[in-house]
Amino acid sequence: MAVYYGDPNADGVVDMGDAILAERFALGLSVPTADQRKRADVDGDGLVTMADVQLIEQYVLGAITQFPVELILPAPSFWRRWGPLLGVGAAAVGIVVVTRKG
Ligand SMILES: [Ca+2]
Ligand SMILES: [Ca+2]
Repeated sequence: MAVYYGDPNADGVVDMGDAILAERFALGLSVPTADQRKRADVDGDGLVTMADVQLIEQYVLGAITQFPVELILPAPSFWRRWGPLLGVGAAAVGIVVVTRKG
């Protein structure tokens, strides 16, 4: 089954309900299932934190159209080398690099 990042309540759309649910996970008010954690962990660091909540909010607001966890494939080294040639914005590469450091 495919994973839909940013959709921890698994209703097929990413909206503020998902941000609120992710925030409950981040704050420890709810315990996510393994599937929910994977859906809510949109920066791909293995944890659901406020950083993930903010990314879901940005996605809902249209500020971003992809989550860092989606941009990480292929590996960052691939994007550092080939990203500029492929027309991928430096911003996208920066997100990946920052995510991997953080
Ligand atoms: Ca949803
Ligand atoms: Ca995370």
